[in-house]
Amino acid sequence: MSAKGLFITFEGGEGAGKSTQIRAFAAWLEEHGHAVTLTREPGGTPLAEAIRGVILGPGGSQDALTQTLLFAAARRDHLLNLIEPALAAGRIVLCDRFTDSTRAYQGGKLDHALIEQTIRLSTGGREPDLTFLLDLAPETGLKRAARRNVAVDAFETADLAFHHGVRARFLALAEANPGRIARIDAGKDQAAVGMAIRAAYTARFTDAAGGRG
Ligand code: Z5A
Repeated sequence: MSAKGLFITFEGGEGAGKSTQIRAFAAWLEEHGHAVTLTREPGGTPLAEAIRGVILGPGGSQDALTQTLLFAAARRDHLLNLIEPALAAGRIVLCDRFTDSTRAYQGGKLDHALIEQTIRLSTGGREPDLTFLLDLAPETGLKRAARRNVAVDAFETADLAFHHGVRARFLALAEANPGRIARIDAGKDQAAVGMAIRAAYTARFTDAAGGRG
């Protein structure tokens, strides 16, 4: 393992399979000798998990700027106390959602410059080394999410047009950042999606299977 870690994020719409795939990818990396830190946003530290409860719970605000500032506060704590220390220790950090989620979800309601300003404030410019965008039609993703037997959060109750907007913004981000964001067809079965993720990773870090760094 090199002294410098690797920061990889998983992004996508509701029910795209991020949680499923991030766990499988973490296991694959560990099998290949890597030290992996698996985390998520909003969340990852006690403070950020508490903010997650506020944002996604019934008392959460409907105001996009309030939401964005809460995501930013959670992200700063998460970066300072979990992500940056793990990267400094040479670990591979896998994070379920990060800044692209703010761009895709809050970007529908707030000005682009304001979104980027809050992101810069919270991250100091830290972006992932690689992002997997699990791309899926919202109709399919929402059906998959509904099959999971868990509580529905505020974002899941948004209408279909909102979720189409989220997908369009994710796809625009992938087009604008081809070196960082790998679009993965999440409509395939779980094994095929996992294979596409590993292939995209290996293509960028060619000595991956033999132990990077
Ligand atoms: N949010 C934001 O607005 N701004 C921000 O900056 C950030 C977040 C960081 C967090 O919700 C919400 O916060 C999110 C955006 C917002 N809201 N939305 N929408 P979350 O973390 O609780 O929820 P999520 O990120 O959307 O995850 P999810 O709904 O749990 O989906 P997922 O992780 O992508 O999917 P999954 O749990 O792996 O799979 C869903 C189901 O499909 C499950 O039963 C699987 O077994 C099944 N599955 C998975 N893969 C497949 C395939 N390939 N075929 C068939 N079935 C599959």
